[in-house]
Amino acid sequence: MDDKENLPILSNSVEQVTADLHRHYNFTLGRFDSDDMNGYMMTALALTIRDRLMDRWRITKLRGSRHNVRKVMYLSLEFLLGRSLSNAILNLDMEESIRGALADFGSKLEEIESDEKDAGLGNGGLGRLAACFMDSCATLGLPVIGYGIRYEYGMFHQSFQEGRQVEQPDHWLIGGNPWEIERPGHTRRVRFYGKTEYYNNDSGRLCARWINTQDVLAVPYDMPIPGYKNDKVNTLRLWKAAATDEFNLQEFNAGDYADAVAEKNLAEQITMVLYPNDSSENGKELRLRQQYFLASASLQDVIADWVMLNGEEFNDFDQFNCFQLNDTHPTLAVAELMRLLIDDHGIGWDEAWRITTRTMAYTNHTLLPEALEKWPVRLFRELLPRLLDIVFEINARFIAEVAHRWPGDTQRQQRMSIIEEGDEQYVRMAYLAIVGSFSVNGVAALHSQLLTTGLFKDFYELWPDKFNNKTNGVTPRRWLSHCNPNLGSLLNEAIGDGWRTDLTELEKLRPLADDTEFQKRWFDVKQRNKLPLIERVKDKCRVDFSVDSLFDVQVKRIHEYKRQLLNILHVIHLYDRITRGDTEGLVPRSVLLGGKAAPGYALAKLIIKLANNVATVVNSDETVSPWLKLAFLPNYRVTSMEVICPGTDLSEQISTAGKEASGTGNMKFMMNGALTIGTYDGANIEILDAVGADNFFLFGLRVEDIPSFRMQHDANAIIAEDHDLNRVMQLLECGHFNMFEPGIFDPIIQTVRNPQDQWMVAADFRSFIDAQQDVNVAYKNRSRWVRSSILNTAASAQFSSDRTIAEYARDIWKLPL
Ligand code: 26Q
Repeated sequence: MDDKENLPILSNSVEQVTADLHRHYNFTLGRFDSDDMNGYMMTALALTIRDRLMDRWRITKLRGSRHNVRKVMYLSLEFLLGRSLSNAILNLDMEESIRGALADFGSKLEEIESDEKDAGLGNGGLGRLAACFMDSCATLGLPVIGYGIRYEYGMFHQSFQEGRQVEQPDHWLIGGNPWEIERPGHTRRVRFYGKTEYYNNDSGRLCARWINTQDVLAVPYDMPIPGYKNDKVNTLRLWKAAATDEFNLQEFNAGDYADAVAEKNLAEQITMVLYPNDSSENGKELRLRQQYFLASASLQDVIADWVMLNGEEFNDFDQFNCFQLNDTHPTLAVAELMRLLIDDHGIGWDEAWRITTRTMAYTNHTLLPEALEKWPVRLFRELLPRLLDIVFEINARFIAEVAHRWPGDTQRQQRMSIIEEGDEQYVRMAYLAIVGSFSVNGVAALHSQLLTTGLFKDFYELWPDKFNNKTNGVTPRRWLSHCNPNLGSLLNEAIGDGWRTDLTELEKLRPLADDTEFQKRWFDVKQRNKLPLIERVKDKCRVDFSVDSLFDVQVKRIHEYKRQLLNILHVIHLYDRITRGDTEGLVPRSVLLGGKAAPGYALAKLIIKLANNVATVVNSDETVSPWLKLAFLPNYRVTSMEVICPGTDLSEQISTAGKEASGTGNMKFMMNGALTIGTYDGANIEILDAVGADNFFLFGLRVEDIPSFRMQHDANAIIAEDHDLNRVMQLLECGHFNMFEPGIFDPIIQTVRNPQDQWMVAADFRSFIDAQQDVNVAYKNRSRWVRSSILNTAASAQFSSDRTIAEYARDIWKLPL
C-alpha cells in the first residue's frame, strides 16, 4: 500500500466533532445567530460527516480505477435514496460522538435529522431497489458505480383537498444538497437531432458521422455511498443538463441576448423533472431525451476513463466493464455503445457487437404487457437519427439469425422484431435490451419463470442461457438497524449483533419463538413502535389509532393491479358488520393506506378519493370507531416507511396473481415482524416458503387458475351470490360514501362489476374476507401471533439485498466477493 492510501481519518472524538460542527456552522455557512438553527445545523452536521467520508471515498475510487479492476455500472433513471444523514451516521459509527457534540448546541439528533429532505429521485419499488443495491454494493466492498439523473424536481408532494390528490412540485435542492460534489471537469457532451452523414475515411473505409446536432452538456454531481463500517465509499454519479456556450449563437449575435439566454432552458429542461409515472408514459419526447442523456453521458464517462488507462485498445473492454440496465429505461446504452465504438473509435461492427453484448445485462421489472416501453420510430428518427440507423442494423442482423434458426417462420420473425410494424412503427425497448445483453433477469422466482413462458418466450427458446432470476432484497441497515432501534436492541441482547452484517444470524431467533418471556419482550417492542406511528397518523390525518388495535397496513403506489380497492371493500365489509352489531370476536383494527397515484391515472386517483370518503364515514361513526379506523397517510415516501414498518402488525400484499413482479415493501414489513396477508404472487411466494403457511395468510386465485376461472365466472354472478359482497356493493351503489357527490364512484363500481375485470377484485373477495377473518382469530391469540411475528423476522434473512447483490456479483457481474 502506498501512502496515498493511508487513511488519515479525522477523529470522531466529541471534541473534534464539536469543533467541526462549529466551524461549518459559523464559517462554511456563515451563521452567527441561532434563528432557524436546525436547517443550518443539519447542513453543518452533514458537512462534518462528509469530511469524514472524503478520504475513504478518495481511496475507494483510487483502488477501483486501476486498470486491472473489473467494475460494474448500475444505470438507472431512478435512485430513491430518501435521507442520507442517519444512514451515514450509522455506517460510520458516529452516533455517540454526534449526540455528544449536539448537546453542546442544545440540539437533539432526531430533530436535526427531520430537517433533511428526502432525495425522492424515483417513483417506487424500482428506484428504491437501486438505492438498496448501492448500499449493499458499498457494504460488500464491490466496485459498483451508480449512474443516474440529478432531477431538479423529484417525486411530487401529495396532499388532499376534499379527499382528492393534489400534486405539488418537490424542489428538494432548495437549501442546497450537502452530500453532492459537482465535478465540472468531467463534463460530457450529448448530441441530439441532426442527421447521419457517410464519408470515406483516410484508409478509404465507408464511415458514418452524426452532424448538425444540437448539443447539451452533462455535468456530473457525485454522491457518496458509504459502506457499513468498512471504510468503503462508492459513488453515485448524477448528471445535470447544461447549455453549451455556443447554444443559439445565431440569435445571440443578432442581438437577441435575452432570448438566446432564455433558450438555455431548453437544454436544461432535460433534467428538470422526474416522470411521476411508475408504468411507462408512452411517446413523451422529453422522456426519451432523458434516457439518451443518461445513457450517452455515462458511457462516454466510462470510455474516457478506459482510453486514459488503455489507449484505443478495446479488445478486452468487456473483461473489465459491465453495465446493469435497471429496466428498459437506460436501454439506449446498447445502441450508444455501438455508436461510440464504431463512429468514435473506429471499431468494426462485429467486434463492436461482441464487446457490447458481453458488457450489457438487463433486469426486467414488469409483467404487464401494456407497461413495456416502446417508442415511435418517427420520434426516434428525429431525435436520435444515428442511433436509429444502428437499431435498424442490429435488428436486421438479429432477424437474419431468427430466420436461420427457424427457416420460413415469418410470423416468429415479426413477433420477435425489435421494430413493431403497423400504421406506425415502434422500437420495442425490451427486445433491444434482450438482444443486446448477455443476461436477462427477473426480480422474483415466479416473475422470472413467467418471463420465460410468457412475455419473452420466443427469446427464451432462442437463448435459454441468458435468462436468470435474482430475487429482490432490501438493505437491513436502513430497514432494520436504522428504522427499528428498539427491535435492534432486543436482537442484540438475544442473539448478539452479528445480524447487522450477516442477516442469516436472525435464524438464531427460531428457538426463542416459543419462549414466553421473550415473546413478551417482542410484543412490548411492537407496541412501543406503534407510538410514533400513532403520532404521525394523528398529526397528518387527524385520526386516532389505538395502540391496542391491530395495525393493518398497505402502502405502495396506487394501481389497479395492487388492488387497494379490494382492501377498501374489506373495510366497508367490516363497517357493515359493525353497524349491524356483528362484533362478536372482532379485534379492533386500524387500517392505514398510503401511496401516490400517477397524476394522469384517473381511476387510481378516484380510489384515493374513495378511501378518504370511506375513512370519513367510518371514523365519525361512534358505534364503529371503537372497532375500526381508517386513515390515508398523505405524501407516502421512503421516510414514512421508516416509521410505518416497525409498528405494523399486518402487511397487505394483495396484488392480482401474476402482476406484481416482486414487491419489496413485503420484505421490509416481514423483517420488522409483520405477518403478511398476501396472494401467491411475486416475492410473496418466497416469503411464504421461508416462513411457512402457519405464519402467513395466503388467499386468492393463482396465476394458472385465472384464465379458466374467467371463462366460467362473471363478476355480477359472484356479487349476487355472495351476501357480504352484495351488501358492500349496495352501500357503494346507494351513495353511502358520497352523499353530496352523487355518482362520483360509478367508474369504480363498474370495474368491480365488469365481467372482463382484469384485476379479479370480485373473484378474490370471498377468499380475502375469509383470510382476514383468520387474521382476526390469530391476533386474538397473542402468544400465537407473537410467535409468528418472531418467526417472520427469523426467516427474513434471504430478503437482505446483500444476498441479492452477492448473487448478481457471482452470476452476472463476475466480481470476486
Ligand atoms: C417508463 C417510461 C416512461 C415514464 C415512466 C416509466 C416508468 C417509470 C418507473 C416505468 C416503470 C417504473 C417503475 C416500475 C417499478 O417500480 N416496478 C417495480 O419494481 C420493483 C423492484 O423490482 C418490484 O418489486 C415491483 O414489483 C415492480 O412493480
